[in-house]
Amino acid sequence: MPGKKTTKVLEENKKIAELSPNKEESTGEIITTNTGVKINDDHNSLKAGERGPTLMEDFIFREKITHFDHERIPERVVHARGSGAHGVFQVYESMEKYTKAGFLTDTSRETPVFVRFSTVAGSRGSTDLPRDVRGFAVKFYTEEGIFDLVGNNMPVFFIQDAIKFPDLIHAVKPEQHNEIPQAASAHDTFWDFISLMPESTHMIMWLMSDRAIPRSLRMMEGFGVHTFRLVNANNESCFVKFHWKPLLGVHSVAWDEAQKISGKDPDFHRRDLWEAIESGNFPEWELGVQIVPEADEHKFDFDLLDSTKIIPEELVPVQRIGKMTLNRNPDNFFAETEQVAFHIGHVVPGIDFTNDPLLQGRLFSYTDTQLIRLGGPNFQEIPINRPINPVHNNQRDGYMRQTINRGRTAYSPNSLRGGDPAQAKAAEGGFTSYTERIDAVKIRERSRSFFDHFSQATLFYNSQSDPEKQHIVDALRFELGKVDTVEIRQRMIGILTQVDKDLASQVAYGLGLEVPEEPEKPINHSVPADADPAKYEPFPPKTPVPDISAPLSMANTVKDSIKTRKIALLAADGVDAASLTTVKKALEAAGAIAEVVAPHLGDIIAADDTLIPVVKSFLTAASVFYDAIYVPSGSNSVATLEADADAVHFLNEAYRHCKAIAAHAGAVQVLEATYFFKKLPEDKSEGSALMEGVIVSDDATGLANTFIKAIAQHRFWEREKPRRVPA
Ligand code: HDE
Repeated sequence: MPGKKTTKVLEENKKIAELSPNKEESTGEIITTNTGVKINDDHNSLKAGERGPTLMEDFIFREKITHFDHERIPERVVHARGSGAHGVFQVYESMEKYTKAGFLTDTSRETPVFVRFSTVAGSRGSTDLPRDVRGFAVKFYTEEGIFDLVGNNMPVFFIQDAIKFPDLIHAVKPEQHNEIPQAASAHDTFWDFISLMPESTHMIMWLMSDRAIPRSLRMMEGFGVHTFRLVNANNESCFVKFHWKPLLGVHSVAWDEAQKISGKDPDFHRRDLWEAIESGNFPEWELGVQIVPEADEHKFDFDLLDSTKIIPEELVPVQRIGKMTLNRNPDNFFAETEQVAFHIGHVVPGIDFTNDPLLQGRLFSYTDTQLIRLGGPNFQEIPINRPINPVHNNQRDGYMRQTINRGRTAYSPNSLRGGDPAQAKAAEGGFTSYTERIDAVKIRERSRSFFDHFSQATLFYNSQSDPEKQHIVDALRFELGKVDTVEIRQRMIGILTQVDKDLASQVAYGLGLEVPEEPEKPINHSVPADADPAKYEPFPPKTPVPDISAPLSMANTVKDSIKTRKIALLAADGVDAASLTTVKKALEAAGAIAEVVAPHLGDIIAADDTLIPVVKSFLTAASVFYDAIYVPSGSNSVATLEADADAVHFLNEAYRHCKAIAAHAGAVQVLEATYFFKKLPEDKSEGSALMEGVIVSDDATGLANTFIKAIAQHRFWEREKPRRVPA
């Protein structure tokens, strides 16, 4: 049940929804045409006689069909599949030392935000769970205008220069001759490109890691990726990297699980976000910043302008400066989530750009893409894109203009309107670009400081826990295993040798390939053909880079809560009511969602004749929708479940996906029917890695406590080692 404060927010949200302009909701109204004429018959078109042809004259029919025919707009060329939510952001302490941006200095302000999460490669209707980068785009409606932080859930990118973006996207999208495969990077063209682009290697490590298959959009980190600038009231600037840290921790699913979810509920993430907000479990992130003083620009081994590099948190800590809470679902998917137009160039005074060539290219692309997608230059007037502060300028006309500009003048300078709208001095909030000194020759080249493509890929790999490393190996074997061209696979092995020899040889083994004794140096296409290669050797290291960086591993994330985790309680008629409800109540008290899953819908009759409502049947539920499973006692229920292949499969899958499993001692027979329990070592005692997260006890209260701790661990990946559980 949502608490008092949450209920208040939900009520206020309802009011906001009602008050906003452009909202329409028919409650007992009469249906009309778009010209406001009441419609008498919306079921029959106008005909010449009962069985005669439809008449052109039927303006009601024509209007309805014409509108329908034009309902689609082009989907985004990338990030087409997305889910959005409204919320608020508030800064903890004034950041005025670094920036003059009002939403980062005024601690009393609640700045409205709209967030859109997305996958990159798939079409609008594709699954939420491909292996992919997730977009994490935040629109801040600040009092000084809109600031868009258009980031991803990975802190680096595939390429260093925006001119390569169309190539990257053409390579990852379905192949051009047959439009296969949908929402997947596991195909020849993607890996062909990657194997020829050593600068992608660091990003590939992230993409092959579990970060690419999040458990929930609410459990992902977000990153601004580029280095930006903050600028304070004295026009002093520092560099900044933006981070979003989810308060629920960073968690993922297993790859086998992701593939099954894609079939059973392609809307898994969208549904999870929607339901969390509807139930008052508002997702929260802290905004983090890594601040680098202007004077330290050249202090690092990598270039701050290179988007294939992170600043390890050991070198520059992340300061958590504020919190974002998502507390309202959109009213209408198309009007809000589909029509929202983000742009990295939407900044407010106090935030500015750097010369990162990827960032610079993006500055062009985002308006350009909205022009085709939303059909003209007035897309900023669509309600979701409007700033909360007033807009005044001399821009006029264009398709679908909404504003009715009054008066005669639409130019500046003018005298007829007293010079309005007037310019603002910097002190009055007028945007001034940071006066960065640039003294250069025009050149189509990449800086030598961008040419170390492997050190941070190795840092990422070395920072992972053993199960995470294994998942990277498995992901590469899977992806490259789907590549038909052996030369591409082999070339990738060459790239992987640059990251870690053991990684390369494990992947090679899975692909039936050899790791060459003397791997060829990866081809680097960003070096001009007629250049002197010495000019492009990476610079020797300057500062000690850590061997590992703890925040890069999800094993080190927060694991102290089971809030919003979903737990299936498997039961049938004859279940012991106390054994079920004791655990259910304990889980719910800890903030989890506990659902009774049974062979049929409706109610089940407990052994004491009480009726227990069923949330899902084995037909509509699946193990992959839950974070943990509990089997209560009750001899008839246990007998039914133990003989039910779906129930046993439910448990086998949960074990295979390394989830916490608990059974009342009186239900151990159901576990005994599973594959894993039979095969577990004789020693089923605590401390055995394979038994971790499997709890059997006859004390429901004690069991609930242990179970809650186990669920908070998220997954017991160590179980995967023997690889002998089918599911
Ligand atoms: Fe984007 N990107 N991008 N991108 N991007 C788009 O803009 C582009 C890049 C990101 O939910 C497009 O409105 C170029 C990095 C997100 O609506 C387009 C380059 C990062 C979203 C575009 C990049 C992103 C987009 C397509 C290379 C992470 C979805 C639709 C320089 C920091 C926003 C649209 C939403 C969307 C171009 C690289 C994040 C075509 C040219 C790096 C989250 O304009």
